[in-house]
Amino acid sequence: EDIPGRHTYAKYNTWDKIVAWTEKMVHKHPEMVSRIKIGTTIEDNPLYVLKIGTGDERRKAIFMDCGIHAREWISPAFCQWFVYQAAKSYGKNKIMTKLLDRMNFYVLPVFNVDGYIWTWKQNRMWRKNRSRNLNSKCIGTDLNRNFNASWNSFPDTNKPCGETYAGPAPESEKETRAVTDFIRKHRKSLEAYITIHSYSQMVLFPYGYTAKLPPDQEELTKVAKVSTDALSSRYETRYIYGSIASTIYRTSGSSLDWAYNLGIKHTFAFELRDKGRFGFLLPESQIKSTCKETMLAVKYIAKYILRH
Ligand code: ING
Ligand code: ZN
Repeated sequence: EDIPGRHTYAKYNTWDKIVAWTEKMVHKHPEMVSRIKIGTTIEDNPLYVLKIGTGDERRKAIFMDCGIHAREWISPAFCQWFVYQAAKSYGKNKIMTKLLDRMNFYVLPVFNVDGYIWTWKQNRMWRKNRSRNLNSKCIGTDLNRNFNASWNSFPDTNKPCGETYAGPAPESEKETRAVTDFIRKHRKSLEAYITIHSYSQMVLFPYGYTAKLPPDQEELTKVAKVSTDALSSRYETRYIYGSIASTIYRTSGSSLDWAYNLGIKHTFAFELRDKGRFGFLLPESQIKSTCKETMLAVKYIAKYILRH
């Protein structure tokens, strides 16, 4: 571990290392892991989903994405950890074996690849993707405002220079389109949608675009509660949970609201560590503990899906 130039779970990895890692995972677990190219970015980088599971595509499935926002580096780190732990626990850990025997996980380790590369090379605090905007010198669309869920209904999302620019139209961005096409295609099997952000230590469910609570709010509240309890059981990290609008802020065009409205009932956004001390610059010394505790929460959601 910790050899310069090599992939390791205890450090943040460059996009190139993550790509090499996806190949390694498939190579190591060919019967369990496969790599699906769901699209490309405007800078022509591939968008890869890793499918983990032993069965065909008709099984119950969970879709999880990381790195929709470029600077939230702990998020892709978690997706990598999740795939690694899931694959290596098969046949060893009873619960994980059962999960992988009965359902599939689709994991998109980096959603906003171009933005992620930009945070390594030019601007560590970049959030949006890297697409050009018409009649503006400012670059980028916030992919988590670009979904077709009450799209662009708040004033802070219509300026190309803003951090939360919604783009010229819903699903205008190649990354959004690749993900929505993939999810629509797998709609029947998908029982949960999980999207990983940082920071704030929260588990959120719909809606963001309205203060109204979703029809499934009772169940979502219960699952969020038990999953944050599971998370806290490891290092006593405190999480709060609730609807997006009531817990963090009101916002439109998010992937979470879109997935819920498509009919995926169990939809959760995680805001990982911390609560602001380091913020997006979470030290590498906290990667493993953050991943371990978050794993407990995601695993609980998966177990819940299997039972219901
Ligand atoms: N926070 C999220 C954001 O996009 C969020 C909060 C999550 C909103 C899910 C809507 C849906 O603003 C960060 N830190 O990106
Ligand atoms: Zn985010």
